[in-house]
Amino acid sequence: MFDRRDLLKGAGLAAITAALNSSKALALDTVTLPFANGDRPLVKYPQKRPMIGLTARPPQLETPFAVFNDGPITPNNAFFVRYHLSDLPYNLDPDKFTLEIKGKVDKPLKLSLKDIKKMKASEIVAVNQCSGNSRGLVEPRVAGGQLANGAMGNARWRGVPLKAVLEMAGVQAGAKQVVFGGLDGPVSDKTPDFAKALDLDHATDGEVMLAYGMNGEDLPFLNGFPLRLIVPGYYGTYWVKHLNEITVIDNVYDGFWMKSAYRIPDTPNNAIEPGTAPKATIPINRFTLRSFITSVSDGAKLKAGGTTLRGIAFDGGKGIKEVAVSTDGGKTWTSARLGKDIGKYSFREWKLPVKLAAGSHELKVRATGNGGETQPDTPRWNPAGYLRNVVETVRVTVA
Ligand SMILES: Nc1nc2c(c(=O)[nH]1)N[C@H]1C(S)=C(S)[C@@H](COP(=O)(O)O)O[C@H]1N2
Ligand SMILES: [Mo]
Repeated sequence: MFDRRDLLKGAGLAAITAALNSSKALALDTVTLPFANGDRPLVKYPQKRPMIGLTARPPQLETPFAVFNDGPITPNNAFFVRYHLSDLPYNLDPDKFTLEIKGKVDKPLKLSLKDIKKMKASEIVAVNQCSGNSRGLVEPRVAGGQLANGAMGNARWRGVPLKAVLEMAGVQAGAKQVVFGGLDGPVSDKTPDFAKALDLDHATDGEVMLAYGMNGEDLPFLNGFPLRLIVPGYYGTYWVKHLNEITVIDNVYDGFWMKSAYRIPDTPNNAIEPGTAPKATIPINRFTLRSFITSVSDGAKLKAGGTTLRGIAFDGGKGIKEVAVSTDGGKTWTSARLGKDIGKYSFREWKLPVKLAAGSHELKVRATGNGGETQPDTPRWNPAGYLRNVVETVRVTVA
């Protein structure tokens, strides 16, 4: 297997793809996630540090949660990986790569990576979170990838606004949506290819971005090299990787991954009675508001006295107004100090010095967004386990 030392320019991509192609991730150890059947191998993939392995074909990797205590930016080599289809573009040549813009446009385009890098660059710090993040914690349990809280990450993305590229192509009157496709595909013809769509006004809001850079480097292969869509505040399903096809259409896209998958109940809170089926659904969209304690994990044993609790909060783009912490199971709450604001789509760090007496404590954290909304005390439920944002609890004993 190869790690960063092997990737210094030139031969890098060939080495990575050779290693990925052989698809023999090295199982280093196992970890146990906090739900039934939560044993997972810790695996090493090219350009990644040891990660929690969910599936091997396609590679799906969860970030070990302790990483989120290291700072508000998730390192590229610890960033989670999610794929639906196993035919990954292992042999892509970045010098031959093109992005096609077609459909209801005046001037269909084929842009090389060089063309895109010549355009005026923009940057945004934004969280990418899988719709299925935390699904393993949902009760009653639901089908789908059983993830703990590590299918999220925050990065500084560099690229060009999608708006600029669509303006170059000239969107025609009557256009309604923009469809995005990547170079990966199904192994079997029966599986629908992965494609996602955004409404035209969203696609041209100036924030949605085509990114080639992540935290000052090229995108890691498994995070969409050489180009991916960034949809700030929206669930990762829209963040199409290995993006090579943009199609402007004058109707509402009805491909499988929009029409049948990634949908939430069209009800208040997008929740329904556990175990029932929704009457009507809509496509999943913005993140719910969440917060986490990152400095101590559930079941930790702490020494009596003072300690500083630390963590992160984020939402779908209004930004974080307040984070409150309870050390007594939610009876009393104290405001934490917020870290530097590095953008409304970013993780926001928080910290709070506390004194903990000997005994057991239930630590809880609850964020309030700039829109005044806050996290619920009881979890919502929907059949795919999406949108979890219940106030999380970390139990510790102090001696
Ligand atoms: N081409 C392609 N893009 C994709 C996917 C995919 O299967 N293929 N999965 C999506 C989903 S569901 C998520 S959560 C994000 C994950 O991004 P990451 O793997 O870089 O963390 O990629 C999205 N983009
Ligand atoms: Mo996802």
